[in-house]
Amino acid sequence: MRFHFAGLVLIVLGAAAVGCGRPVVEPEPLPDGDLDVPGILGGRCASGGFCNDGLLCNDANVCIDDPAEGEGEGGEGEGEGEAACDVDADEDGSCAGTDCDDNDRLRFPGNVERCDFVDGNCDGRRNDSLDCTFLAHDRDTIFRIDPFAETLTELLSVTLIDGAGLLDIDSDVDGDLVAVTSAGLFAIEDSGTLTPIVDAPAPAGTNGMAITGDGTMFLTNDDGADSAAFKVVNNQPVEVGGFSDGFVSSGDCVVTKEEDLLMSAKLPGGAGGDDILVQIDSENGGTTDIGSIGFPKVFGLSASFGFLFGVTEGGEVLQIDRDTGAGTLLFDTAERFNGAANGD
Ligand SMILES: [Ca+2]
Ligand SMILES: [Ca+2]
Ligand SMILES: [Ca+2]
Ligand SMILES: [Ca+2]
Repeated sequence: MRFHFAGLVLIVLGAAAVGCGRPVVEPEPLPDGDLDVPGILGGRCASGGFCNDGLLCNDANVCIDDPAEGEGEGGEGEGEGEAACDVDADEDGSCAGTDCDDNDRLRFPGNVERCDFVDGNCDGRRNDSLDCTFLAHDRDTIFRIDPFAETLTELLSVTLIDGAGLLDIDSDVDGDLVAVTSAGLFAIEDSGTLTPIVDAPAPAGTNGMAITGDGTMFLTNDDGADSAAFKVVNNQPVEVGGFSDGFVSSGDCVVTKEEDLLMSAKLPGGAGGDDILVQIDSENGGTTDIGSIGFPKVFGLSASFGFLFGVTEGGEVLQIDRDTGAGTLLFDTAERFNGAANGD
């Protein structure tokens, strides 16, 4: 009796699964008397292998109700003929009615929550308890900015040397903070004191710094026609090449996760105009115009959580389209930002 019952369940679930676009395997022929039907609730599964819709394979290689599937529709096997999933418009495996947004495949119950602008796992909280902050600073204070929650909190007050304000900061490969001031390059200690790390002063007009994934530090400056990108080699800034098209560094450069070196730039005499996002050839300093950011004095850039953010001297926090350069205002603060660091 039970054998037939189980077979019926497979048929019902198989029909229901079509709406969800999930693969359905044919049941294997069973040895006589074997009630262990692969794929059904309580049935066997290879580790991580196939279970019917609404079920998942547990550590004991048994198909159990998937908590992400709500009530485990169809799992009871009562053969009610109710489809487990009539509609899954975004084909993310979560049915309409269970899915909190059936038009967005990046949002479904059981999803991994990420730092972004959405509630990815449908629990009602945008980024749960994740730390989704990056660092930005004015001349002597470092802040945490959460661009998604639109919050700013003070992190650290820095003791300046000879009154030379922070021009930019970034994290090195060990996660330690590094700062550039007109007096040189420094490690920022937990106490807020600055410890020199480079034997030479930064190039004249330096206002941008970025550190690649392998620890290479780049500097960018505004020194008129002599503006250039520099690489720190053996504790010395070495020019890799002057910017093309007359660009100068407006306030920051940044290395993206793809290892692209980007810069907020302006043209000489373009004071007061909007900054332009450019890509720098890290081999020769040549620049490629990506597009206007639409905001002036973007003194900090941060490639964080898969997004590009900017902060301005006017206290604005921006999201910047890496492909077009276009900036969008996220929120305003009362700070005067000088720079920013990557956040993840
Ligand atoms: Ca869905
Ligand atoms: Ca969805
Ligand atoms: Ca959430
Ligand atoms: Ca999220």
